[in-house]
Amino acid sequence: MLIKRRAGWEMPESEATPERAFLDRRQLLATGAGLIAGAALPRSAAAGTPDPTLDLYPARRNERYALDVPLTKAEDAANYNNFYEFGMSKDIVDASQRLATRPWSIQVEGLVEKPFEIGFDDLVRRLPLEERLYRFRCVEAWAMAVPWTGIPLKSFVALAKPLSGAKYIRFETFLNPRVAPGQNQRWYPWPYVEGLTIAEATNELPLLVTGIYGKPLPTQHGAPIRLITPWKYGFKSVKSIRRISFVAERPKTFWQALQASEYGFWANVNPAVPHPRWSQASEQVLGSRERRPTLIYNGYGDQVAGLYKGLEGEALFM
Ligand SMILES: Nc1nc2c(c(=O)[nH]1)N[C@H]1C(S)=C(S)[C@@H](COP(=O)(O)O)O[C@H]1N2
Ligand SMILES: [Mo]
Repeated sequence: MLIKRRAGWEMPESEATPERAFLDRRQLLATGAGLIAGAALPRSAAAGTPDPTLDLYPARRNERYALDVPLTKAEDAANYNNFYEFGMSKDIVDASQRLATRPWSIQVEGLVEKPFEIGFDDLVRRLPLEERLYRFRCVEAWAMAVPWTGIPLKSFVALAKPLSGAKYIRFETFLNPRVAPGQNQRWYPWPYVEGLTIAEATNELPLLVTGIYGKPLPTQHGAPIRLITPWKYGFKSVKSIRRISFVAERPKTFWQALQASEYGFWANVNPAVPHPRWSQASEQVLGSRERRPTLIYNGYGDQVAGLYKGLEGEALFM
């Protein structure tokens, strides 16, 4: 058992990881062997070589996205992560370094004019990067605010040229149980999958994020490329994306497959709709002892509320 020293503000992990708490019994019953199976493998060969995209940072800041809350310290954000591929705790920084983020390519497929594969290093030079300050809210009721760098998803959708039959966009994380010990835990529906409607994906807010705090994304944040949807609970913000598919049917997401009664497709932030196991009325600020009220759509109602007109009958907030 790893004992990690906690900063004063940190929540005990027993309180901070309710996202998966319903699984604990199943986990106890299964063997922990999968978790250590890959532990002796060497770190990625790419570790230590300079990042080929360094010259793109820091990217121009888009001042349209300002914050009314303080920025989280880089160090706090970088050491308190959810990335279940690398373990069930918040302390996955070291484990995640084993993911080789080069070479990295993204498969673009499904209902598009012409499916293609694009290298990550080509993609970041094809579409302009910008920096935005965004709030971030995990369904577990902790929150932060960080400067992300990325490509507006809207520009990526334009590059992919979806056909009219495409109604949803599906994102898939890498699948490699040899480097990601969590993926040996067979009761999880790997690979991690998330999705948005095309209307959501072409809204101004979603970013395909490649950097944070003016630098390329560290592995624990989902290098080399992950989604950020700031008005939705954090589990929608899928990390280390390998495949993007344009599809006609609503994709079945990782968390829905695990526990549909607790985690839905829409997952928009709403203080008035509690999670079945805890309240969403307030949020713990990462790096501080402060709790503050949760905001509807995490404060982004002006930009996104219109997306949900006519969908009031759906479970928009879970
Ligand atoms: N592939 C993958 N993506 C993921 C997760 C994960 O376990 N695997 N966790 C999600 C959850 S629950 C949260 S809160 C955010 C955390 O992002 P951060 O570690 O960069 O703060 O990543 C999301 N994306
Ligand atoms: Mo989360």
